[in-house]
Amino acid sequence: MTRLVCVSNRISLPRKSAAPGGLAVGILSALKRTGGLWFGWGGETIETEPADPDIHIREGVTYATIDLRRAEFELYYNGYSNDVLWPLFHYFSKGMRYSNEQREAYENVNRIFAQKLLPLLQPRDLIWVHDYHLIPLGRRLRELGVQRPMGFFLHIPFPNIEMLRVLPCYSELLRDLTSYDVVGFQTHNDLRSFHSGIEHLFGADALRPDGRIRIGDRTIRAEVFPIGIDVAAVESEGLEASATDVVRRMTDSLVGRSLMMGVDRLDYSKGLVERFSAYQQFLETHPENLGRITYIQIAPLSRTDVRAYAEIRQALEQAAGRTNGRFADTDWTPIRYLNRNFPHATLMGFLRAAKVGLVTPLRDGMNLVAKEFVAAQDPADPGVLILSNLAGAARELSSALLVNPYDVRGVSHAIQAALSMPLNERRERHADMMKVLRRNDIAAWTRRFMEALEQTQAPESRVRAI
Ligand code: ADQ
Repeated sequence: MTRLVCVSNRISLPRKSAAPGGLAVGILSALKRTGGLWFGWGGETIETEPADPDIHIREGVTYATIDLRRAEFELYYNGYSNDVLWPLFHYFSKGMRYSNEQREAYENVNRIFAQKLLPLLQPRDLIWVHDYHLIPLGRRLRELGVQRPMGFFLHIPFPNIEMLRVLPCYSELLRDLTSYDVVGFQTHNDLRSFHSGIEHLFGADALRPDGRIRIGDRTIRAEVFPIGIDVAAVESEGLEASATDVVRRMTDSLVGRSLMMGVDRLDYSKGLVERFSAYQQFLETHPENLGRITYIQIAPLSRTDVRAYAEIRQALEQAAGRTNGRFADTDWTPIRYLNRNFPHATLMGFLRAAKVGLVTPLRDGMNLVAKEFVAAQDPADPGVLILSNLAGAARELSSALLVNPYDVRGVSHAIQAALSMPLNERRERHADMMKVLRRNDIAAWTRRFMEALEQTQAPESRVRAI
């Protein structure tokens, strides 16, 4: 039997109160199918050298967590991962703060991951590495002699070579990706961008007509695996949560007003400042809606140690205050802006109650909230999704109202169109999107990636490890 080994920066042990994000839900669904090992940072920083992993076994899944040195974690995670790679990969090159010290810490943490994972590996493992924090891990494991099939999935966008070239060590990054047997992206755009980098570095001959990449005597599969959601779970969570006190209290407080809802981590890539401006413009240009709509934006703080996140937080507080100060009435608050977390099921209950879902990132790998909003709706009377055409999800959810998130007037018009959309049209759009969500759900995502990884072991496509 082969065993699946997933590696991600952070692993979340199953706790009742925990609300796992998209990446964690995806990994858990893969591991629960096959059993296996999940390796990563456990969430603690220490002052000494990292010790051997802590091991916990729950429901057939082995969790192996390591601690990282505080100073090094700061440079690797807040620094290189989130102040260099995150902005650059989301096409915000102006927000990038590159330093060699951060890059060295990033390399070193990847080396530590490889060293601590190595003793846990077994001869028949399939290794699946997740996301931008761990791009060099494949090369590090190969250097330690690991020859097993290794795959990498990037949850965020991959930039075109002209953007990637802003990174001083872009060629090492591309080479690191070619240490894997399978490299997965969210969309065809991301795959094309990766091809642009491969062509730049290795020449057009590296891109073979069958879609594989050939570098020296190695063959790599680079493909699109759009991440999905557990549709049935979101449907039932949304329905069941509608009857809970917390969701009831929220819907009762609307007193007949239409609910518009946004749910995002507080991150500058999510387009919240532009979204708040669009809502303000909507209230200015459609005054008949004053007092008839409530916009709830849930945006829990994230990466609070990164400077750019403190700036965006301040801008949003000001924007929400401005709109409320200008339009609120004694019995109506136009925006309810909350920086807190809710259990996943409660969020699905809120989304189900919304007439309009506003998902307008300036750039997003996929965006699972857009998919969750659709799946949480009541099919008999569904709400309308307004979705940024710069989110990966827009490729699949083409029956949403697609907008350019920078076009404040366009988003404001879309809010009006969503509020006045006839029931027939809402049902048709919803049914179209549900078909896509069911076809590309989270099980399909894990199955397709694992099949690709398993196929690299077939004799005809066997790749020689370097
Ligand atoms: P994120 O940038 O975190 O993910 P997203 O895809 O929307 O964005 O996933 C967030 C997940 O966390 C959703 O399942 C959502 O319900 C949940 N969540 C958000 N706010 C919450 C809150 N207040 N309380 C509880 N849960 C909350 C990255 C990439 C995305 C990509 C995913 C998965 O940036 O583009 O879709 O990984 O690949």
